[in-house]
Amino acid sequence: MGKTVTEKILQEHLVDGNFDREGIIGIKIDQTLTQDATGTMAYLQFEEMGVSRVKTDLSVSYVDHNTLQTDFRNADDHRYLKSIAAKYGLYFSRPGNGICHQIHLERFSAPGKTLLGSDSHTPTSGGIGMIAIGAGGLDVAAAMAGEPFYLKTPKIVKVELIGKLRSFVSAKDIILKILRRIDVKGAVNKILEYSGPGVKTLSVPERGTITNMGTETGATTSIFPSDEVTKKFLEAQGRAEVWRELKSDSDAEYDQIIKINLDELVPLIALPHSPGNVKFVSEVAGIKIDQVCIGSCTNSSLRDLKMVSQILKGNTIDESIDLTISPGSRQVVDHLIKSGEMDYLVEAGARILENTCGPCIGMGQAPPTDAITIRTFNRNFLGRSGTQSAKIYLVSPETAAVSAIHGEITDPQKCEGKVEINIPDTFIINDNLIVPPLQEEHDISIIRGPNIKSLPSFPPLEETLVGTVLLKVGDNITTDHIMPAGAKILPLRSNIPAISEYVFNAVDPRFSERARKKNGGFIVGGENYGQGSSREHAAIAPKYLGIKAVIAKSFARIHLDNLVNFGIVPLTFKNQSDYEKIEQNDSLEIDLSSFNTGEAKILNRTKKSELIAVHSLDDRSIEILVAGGKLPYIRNKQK
Ligand code: MIC
Ligand code: SF4
Repeated sequence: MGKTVTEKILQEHLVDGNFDREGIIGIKIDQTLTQDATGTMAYLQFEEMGVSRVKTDLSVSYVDHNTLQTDFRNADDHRYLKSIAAKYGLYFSRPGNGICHQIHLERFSAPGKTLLGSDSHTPTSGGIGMIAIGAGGLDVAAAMAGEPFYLKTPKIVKVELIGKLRSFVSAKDIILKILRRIDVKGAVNKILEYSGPGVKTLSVPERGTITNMGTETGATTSIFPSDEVTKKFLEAQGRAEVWRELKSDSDAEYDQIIKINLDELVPLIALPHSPGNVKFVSEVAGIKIDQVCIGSCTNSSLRDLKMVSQILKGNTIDESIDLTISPGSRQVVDHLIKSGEMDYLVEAGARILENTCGPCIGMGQAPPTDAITIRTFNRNFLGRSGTQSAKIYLVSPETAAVSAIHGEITDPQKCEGKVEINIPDTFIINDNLIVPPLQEEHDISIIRGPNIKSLPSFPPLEETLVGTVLLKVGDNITTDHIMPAGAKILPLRSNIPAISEYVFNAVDPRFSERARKKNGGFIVGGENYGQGSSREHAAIAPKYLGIKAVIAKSFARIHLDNLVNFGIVPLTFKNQSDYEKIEQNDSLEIDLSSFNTGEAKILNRTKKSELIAVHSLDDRSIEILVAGGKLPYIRNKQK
């Protein structure tokens, strides 16, 4: 039987298990990336692993999320990260260089390699033909220490693209179309592999937009083949030597097929508060808007900003809106300046922000009360903009730019003619904001600021867990609900006691106080609990507050791993209707004596009833849980 691109790469990297599409496999990781919001914690954990230098081929530490530096805390984190990179042999991408995923695609990605990143949008590099997976910081730290990465063997979905996009329809509309079909948990434990004649019509950054936002389907990752278009992109980046061709065999077998005809695609929009709530732009056209934000790792490439610039050229943004633009990388800025296209943006009235995540993660530019904000980003979860009452709509750069001119949601296909953009054959290469690793080990001291607190240690798992249900929530609870980000909370990422005060802040501001009073307890969740970000703080901080288990209808992949890594037991209801049998404030006793067989008995002391919960963890994950988390598990192994 022939092979898919996914199988070819995974098999080349297989170090544990069989690739039978059922069990768990361990793969070798060639490259890692971290960003500052998850990186500090990841390196604090890496430091405990007793390794003198990273064991990957290449590891990069980016600073892009948290660059407001409203006080010493962010700046101290940056200095810590820089000293870690110097000591352990990593590349360090300085603040101002750009968003990790955009830069990784431009400067480090390589077809056929594996990449593990402590950020859920790491799959962006799948656009070049890598297996690029997002994970919790601890898993990335372990990969840097040379450990394999373990994952459920993914099902492989063929996304067959035929035809060619029309004017004013772009890559963002392709991924929105997929989200419209399969929603935010349609690809959990699956890999979306693109193929078909439409692939060659898309440039690498456009492919990156699609693989980036594939994360919102719950997919383990998304991948494109590596073809002539990939080769040209790498040549233009001065990195032709890393190119290799990668395509699926003609008789490769897939678990599922999704067909998309690009000719028929029209501009789409994700309505509040879920990236899966997708409608045609034409259905909501005319809604007045207050803010337009262009950028983020989804839509900040040279192609995207050139398009925006050409649309805005000679126009002025409507007086009712604010328009912000955050370019993806310094390379993009260099080009826009040299080509004069930056002028069109500025002249139209755009506010040009730093090359960072910025408004995407609520680092500034919070919209006004009840505002309608349209963004080219990938997430529109409630409160993520920094304004709880605001409504976020997700669109393509074309829709954003045209709407900015009209002051209302506008279908860009209403524009006459065609907008031409010219992508250069060679990109401006200036890596002076990337500090390369030192060739040899040096005696470098790690600089820790006062806000950098070491990771609290947690005891081994008990056989019976007793406590109260502190919170019962519904479906699709995101890590932004569990552990919010934003300008106020992000600076606390390296201080678990301080950040734990904000757990579930948007759902119940008294949650952490209640958890502390009760000495911890349980959380009950619906479907897809923990979707969204890879932030392990959404597991560590609840653990710190004494959360012992989460019982849900189902879990998002990365969050499930994070719970295990920090010793919180993830259980699912054997009968989904049992969700109704537990209420907030019920007192539970969970018997884990038959946990190894995949079951746990839950005694609801308040309702005087019993029910069975299940899990599908492999033996290794069970051992990690029993040890109290992955760090104690690794330490026990080293003894
Ligand atoms: C996000 O988009 O939510 C983030 C911020 O990039 C996160 C990582 C984090 O929480 O630090 C992600 O997606 O993994
Ligand atoms: Fe940054 Fe937003 Fe991308 Fe997350 S989704 S990496 S916050 S730009």
